[in-house]
Amino acid sequence: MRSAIQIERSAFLLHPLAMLFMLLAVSTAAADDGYRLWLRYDQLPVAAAAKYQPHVRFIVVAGNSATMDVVRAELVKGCSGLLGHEVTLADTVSGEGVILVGTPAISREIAAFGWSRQLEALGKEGFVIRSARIKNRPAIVIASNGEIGALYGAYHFLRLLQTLKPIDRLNIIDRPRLQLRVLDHWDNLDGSIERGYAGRSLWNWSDLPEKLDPRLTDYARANASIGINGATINNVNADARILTAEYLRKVAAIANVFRPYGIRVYLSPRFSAPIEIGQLKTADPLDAEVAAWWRNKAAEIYQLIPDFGGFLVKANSEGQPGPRTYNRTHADGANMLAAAVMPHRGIVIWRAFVYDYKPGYDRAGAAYTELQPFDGKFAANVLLQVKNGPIDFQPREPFHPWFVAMPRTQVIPEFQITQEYFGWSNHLVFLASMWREFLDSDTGAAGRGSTVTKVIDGTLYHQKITGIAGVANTGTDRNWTGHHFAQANWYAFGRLAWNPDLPSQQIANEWIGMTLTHDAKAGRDIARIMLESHEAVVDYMTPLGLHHLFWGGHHYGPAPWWDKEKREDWNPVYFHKADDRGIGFDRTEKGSDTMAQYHAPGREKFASLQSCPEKFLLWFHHVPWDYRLRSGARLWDALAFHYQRGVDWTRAMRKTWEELKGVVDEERHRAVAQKFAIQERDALAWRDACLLYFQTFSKRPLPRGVEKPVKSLEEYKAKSLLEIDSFNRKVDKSSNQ
Ligand code: GCW
Repeated sequence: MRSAIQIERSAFLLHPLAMLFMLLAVSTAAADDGYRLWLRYDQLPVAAAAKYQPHVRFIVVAGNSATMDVVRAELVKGCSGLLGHEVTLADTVSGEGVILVGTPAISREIAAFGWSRQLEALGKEGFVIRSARIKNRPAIVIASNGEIGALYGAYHFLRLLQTLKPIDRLNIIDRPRLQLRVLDHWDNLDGSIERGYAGRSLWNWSDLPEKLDPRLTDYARANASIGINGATINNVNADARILTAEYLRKVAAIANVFRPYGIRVYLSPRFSAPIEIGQLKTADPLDAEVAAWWRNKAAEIYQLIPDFGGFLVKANSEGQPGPRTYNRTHADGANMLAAAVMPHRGIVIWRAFVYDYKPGYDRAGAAYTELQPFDGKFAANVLLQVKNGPIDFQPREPFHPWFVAMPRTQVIPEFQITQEYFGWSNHLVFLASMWREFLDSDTGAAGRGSTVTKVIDGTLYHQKITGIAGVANTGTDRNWTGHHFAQANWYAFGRLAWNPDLPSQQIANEWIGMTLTHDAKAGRDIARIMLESHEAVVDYMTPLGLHHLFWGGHHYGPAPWWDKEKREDWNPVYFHKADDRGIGFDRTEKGSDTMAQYHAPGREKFASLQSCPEKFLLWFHHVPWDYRLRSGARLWDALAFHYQRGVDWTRAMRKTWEELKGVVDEERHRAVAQKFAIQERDALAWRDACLLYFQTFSKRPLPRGVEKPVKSLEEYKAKSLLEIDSFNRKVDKSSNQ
């Protein structure tokens, strides 16, 4: 046994993959800059490692393919690192402490277990991890019906070790609940990223396809480890050139790197591409030549990228061209593109972020009005991608009524992982809590418990293709996401896409254990910060249902007074409607009646001032300043208390973090502490700017317990937070329009 493994090992050492690992191991042993994300694989606490050791001595991975090579590499690297001794590859099962990985098709041992039927039911991405006996010796088996499922199982197994879970009696059965789990990158071809706050684009177009940045592989590893299986690599505000032969070759090179990790590439086409790069006179979706152009383009793409995912389209939204440009409907446009990719089993994801301006209308209701009449009219390979809330990724929004408005249309939610409206990569906000709130929202569509999750996972409306998309927060910053804690949002997106029922607490605990510390007390403190953060940020930015109070354009910092945008519905004053009587957007029957788009009984709940959840009060109602909230406090006072509470939280959080010095490595501790200082400073500005401005309407004093503003309203109005550059803030203005 020993000698067989020795031989196997030396063969492996000559393998190019092995050399790559050795290099990686050396390069990552240095200071902790966060590059390794949640795949750090540093040695576990001694007691834990000792417990695992007898179970994890040899790795046996069946099959010869790029994916199974990744499984081999990841398990050897991960187990060896975590256990602090070399865990080696073997080609057959003999001896104890074997981890066997494979599919029934490539492993005789796995086929012999008789699990085939169960594995089939779990699909190609599902897996089992079981303590079993092989040749009468205990072993751990990671089995799937597909190689990607085996890879997911391997990452799951590593996570068990990374989070110190017992592995002596395993019987894990898991599969993703949503089919398409996609990151959308708003990356431009010049390397900038729209709403990106972590450096430049990861795709180096000028070097591709000849040169492949190793970061592409690490990006794919990170995604595969949390089950993400798609990436739309260019901005939805699209540049037609992405579809030229020159760029498609570059895209294909990226797709080749991603393929072994189960990640498909998608593209955002510009609807007018037939004119811009095809020399046609029109892009009318009902024009035969246009349809033929797209069919040929699709064939060209699939020739280069056989597993190409499909198109993500932003059309007739914020100035983008689309079918409405030619007086055709959104369904005409989507179905024409769907026909082009259909022969290749591709799909079209059509964004529902459309809000054609009409004077006096309510932007929150616009997408519904424009698209709802087409329910049931979209082709079988079209999905509509809808932002979680009706406006635009605000710190808090009620769920978009679309999730119940289109029972005959396939709908997938779009989250924004990048923090456009959350203090960019300067503020800590753990978005899992917000996404949980959305997923758990009761739509009322089919009695109690008809949550958004049940809509999107196909339970309620039986949609055939399910999915979810997240606007990525990644970039070339060494730590990928700008703020070390923003990595947790990437992680959380993947975990919720895999299982939309996962509790935020579990996600936070996993991430902390894998990324920051195994110290139990520190872990609890950090989890508390993370889990409280969303509510706290809402408190100091937009409490009680307020929304879109952001400085125009860059959306960093407060500007509730803003009324300069050419479109009324881009101005904060349009959204909060503060006046001498009160504040809030009346969306009841007496106002815009957008509330009617919701289903009963939720609708009735929102409609009455008494039963409306206070967190959405000013979203649905214009409320008098003296209105008494459930706490007994008057609205004006309650508003002020929320702002103050948010500021207080940032101070408490900084203190807790200070106490964690020495538990978290110095490099990351310092970087986070500096971000926290900015967060406190910004929270203060939010509180002061908003309260001073709203006070010009309420004409009431600040209640006791709320601090006096630091500066005057005029001073806050004069400069955005971006221009007050007192801290060592790293802001890449060039990447934000
Ligand atoms: O939130 C808005 C952003 C735009 C973005 C748009 C969209 C890609 O401010 O930058 O454009 O949403 O989602 O299409």
